[in-house]
Amino acid sequence: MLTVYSEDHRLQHGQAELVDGKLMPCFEMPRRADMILARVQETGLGQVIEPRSFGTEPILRVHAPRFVSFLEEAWTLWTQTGRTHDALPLNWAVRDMRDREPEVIDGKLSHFSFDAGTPITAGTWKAATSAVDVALTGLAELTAGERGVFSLCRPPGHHAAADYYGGYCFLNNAAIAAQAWRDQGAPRVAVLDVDYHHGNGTQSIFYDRDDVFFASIHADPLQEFPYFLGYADEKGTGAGEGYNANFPLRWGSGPDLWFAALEEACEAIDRFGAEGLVVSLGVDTFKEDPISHFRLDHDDYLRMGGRMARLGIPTLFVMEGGYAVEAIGINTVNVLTGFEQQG
Ligand code: SS9
Ligand code: ZN
Repeated sequence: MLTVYSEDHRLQHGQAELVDGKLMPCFEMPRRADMILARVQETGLGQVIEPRSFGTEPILRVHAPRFVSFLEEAWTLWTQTGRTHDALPLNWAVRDMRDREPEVIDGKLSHFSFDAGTPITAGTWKAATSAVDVALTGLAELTAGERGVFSLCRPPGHHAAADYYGGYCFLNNAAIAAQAWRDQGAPRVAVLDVDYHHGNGTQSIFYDRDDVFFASIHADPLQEFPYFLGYADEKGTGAGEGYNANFPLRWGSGPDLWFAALEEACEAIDRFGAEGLVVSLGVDTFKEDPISHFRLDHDDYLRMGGRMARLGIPTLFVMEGGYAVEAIGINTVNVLTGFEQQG
């Protein structure tokens, strides 16, 4: 299987995120991608290619222009106020508060985000747009005839919605690829999100649409980030009703429950009749993940890839989360190998 990878991911290297009431080193670090690339090479998965540049047009098919401009300018505005360390927001609008974009950068950070775990740094814009190019280059290789392609995106994307960032995500790589696939003529595209966390951004982007089906298996929002989306009764709205499927699982869930959910998700994707599949591939479902509470083991990832392959449609794997850095390469490449081994 082809892998698309860019060194630009290094430009996103936040110092700290707010965890347990303390500023802690970021879990989402450059070494994650290094470990995955090393495993791709060590296992001989296939050729590794660099992304081509697609510009901002495909990004603007998914994200709001004001949000994209904000991301592009945020670091400059932040440093203009004399600060050189990472930019983090500190408060948010809830319930009856106003949905207006403030003039000052601290207010804009709050307006366009939903957590304090996602630092904007000098290189964030470049890293995030390169990750989009990695996803879109993967899509181009796929539509040129590959059966499966791995886009080794970093930073991840599935928590980013049309006009807000958070959960280590700025631009929604998977959603931008799914939309580009539609724009290139695929009538129906499915996004299957197997990251431990609910793909709230992707769900939000496609919630009112019947041309992109979204399925997500994740920790129950009653227990886990992002807390405010990902319940089983979220089935889509308007034309999109019936085109969103959530499979929340309780903390401590292991392979039995997880694969039962995968089976249901795959059957729903089959019924939908997708011509293409985008997999939001997070491996933070691993039993030793430092911020998660599922119990999948190395071999489960082989099985996961095998089940995805049996859907029998062109598949773009887009990297999302996974924070057990020593195991992230093994688990990620196991999914891809499991996919390839399934005839
Ligand atoms: C953990 C805090 C969770 C956000 C996690 C985002 C994962 C993206 N105590 N912070 S895949
Ligand atoms: Zn995650």
